[in-house]
Amino acid sequence: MPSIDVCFSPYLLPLYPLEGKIAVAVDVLRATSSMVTALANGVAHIVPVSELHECLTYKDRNYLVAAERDGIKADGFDLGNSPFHYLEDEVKGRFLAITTTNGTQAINLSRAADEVLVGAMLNVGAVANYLIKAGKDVVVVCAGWKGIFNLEDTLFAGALADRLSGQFDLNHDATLAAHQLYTTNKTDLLGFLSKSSHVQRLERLHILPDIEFCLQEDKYKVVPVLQGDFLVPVELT
Ligand code: 3SL
Repeated sequence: MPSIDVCFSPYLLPLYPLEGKIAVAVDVLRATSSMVTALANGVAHIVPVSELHECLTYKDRNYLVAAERDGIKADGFDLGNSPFHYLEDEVKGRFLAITTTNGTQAINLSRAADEVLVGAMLNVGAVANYLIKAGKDVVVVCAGWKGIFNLEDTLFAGALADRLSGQFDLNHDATLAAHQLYTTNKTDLLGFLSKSSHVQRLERLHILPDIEFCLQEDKYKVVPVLQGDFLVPVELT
């Protein structure tokens, strides 16, 4: 039976060999939620970029360029990191290059895996179905905040473990902890997260609707899959 493990911070990745496995990169608030929303709403592909200056170079190639640092849209970019930006008609059919404080780093640091998927609460069921079909060991790579553990990405890992239960081995300590955290709090994720550091950070920026949006489970069926430099949308039938 394949297993699911959880890496609570990209800084811990040297302890998690990814070769032969599928990595699921997650940054529930808000990078991977925005990416899932973008691909579900017609963005053709996404280039996840680590640095601001590199991201800006995509503007000359007719890309929409998006950037967030410390929760705020960076100057000179078309879009920020709110999922609501990616519900607009103008994004349909466009290519998107995006850089964020933690989420795009987590994706790029996961490249040693056989495959890299992007997960969020919004597509947790679709990611689970993809993983069941693939049948390989999985590592959830939590973006955290500047290397530090966070609760929201851990809740995603727990929700994913819950969906894989019975078909995957959950017996890694990190997975057991994440699963327990999710099952205890799944009826009120927002309430549980209200004291968490990033929710407080985002509330100071007055973006509670973003948080509520990102905590919806199974809104979308799309799974962003990294192919070379591009995240492309895959939907299982
Ligand atoms: O760190 C990130 O990648 C972002 O998702 C952070 S924020 O939610 O846009 O503040």
